Amino acid sequence: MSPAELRDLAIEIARESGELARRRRAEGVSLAATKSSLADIVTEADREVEALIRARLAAERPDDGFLGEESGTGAGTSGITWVVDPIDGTVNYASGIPLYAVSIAAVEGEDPDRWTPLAGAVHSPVVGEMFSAARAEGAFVDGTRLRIAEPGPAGALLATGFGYDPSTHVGDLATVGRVMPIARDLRRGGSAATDLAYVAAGRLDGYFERGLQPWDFAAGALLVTEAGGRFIRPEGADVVRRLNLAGSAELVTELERRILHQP
Ligand code: LIP
Repeated sequence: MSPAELRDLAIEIARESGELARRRRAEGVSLAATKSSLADIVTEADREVEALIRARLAAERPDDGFLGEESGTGAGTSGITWVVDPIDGTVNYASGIPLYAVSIAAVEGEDPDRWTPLAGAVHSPVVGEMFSAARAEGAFVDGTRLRIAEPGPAGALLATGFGYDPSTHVGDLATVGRVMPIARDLRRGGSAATDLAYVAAGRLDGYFERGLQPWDFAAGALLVTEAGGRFIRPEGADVVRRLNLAGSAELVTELERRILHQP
């Protein structure tokens, strides 16, 4: 299957599973459990939506591997792995904030530092937008080609996020302090996949966040690079909450300098 065909499959399954997520939201959300902290919740819908995505992929692509936020890994023989976040922005979802997304990516390889992203879809069921990309085919939102933006004279419109461990918040706020001098303003949307899609669409100029999981950024990173931007994780794998940066090449270099190399 070509990257474009993998993208089309990701779009089809993201649309179907997004509809399920939206329906379950309307019916009322039930909390299934908490994970790394009280703030790190998983709903019944997260699990049900991932099970649907996994079953559809297994039927269409039985030899592919799987890595999902809720159900973990499944080995494959094809060399392709599907990396899935069924509801990115779960706290938004559970709180009735419509900014959440289904994120599905196909990559070659298993290690996020070495894999090759082939295709991805980020679907916002309530907003009704489908962001998609295939390797060397560009990035789109509902058929419109995407292009990243360069910050204007007022500065960069940036987005960021905070982890579920309260002890990391002071450090993350200090990071915000380091980049605000070049910022026009800051957004905290609550969904990394949506933030990255908005960078690809030129709605945001840049994004920075520590501690993302592979399923949070797999599809969004490809959207950014296929829209002419850069997505980097400049620190080594030994760093616990690694920094993720996205934006134009120039802005990413400046964010990295300010966050990691400024005294
Ligand atoms: C969320 C990310 C968000 C981050 C949250 C969480 P989840 O993913 O999309 O950017 O700030 O801490 O990781 O848990 O909703 O899939």
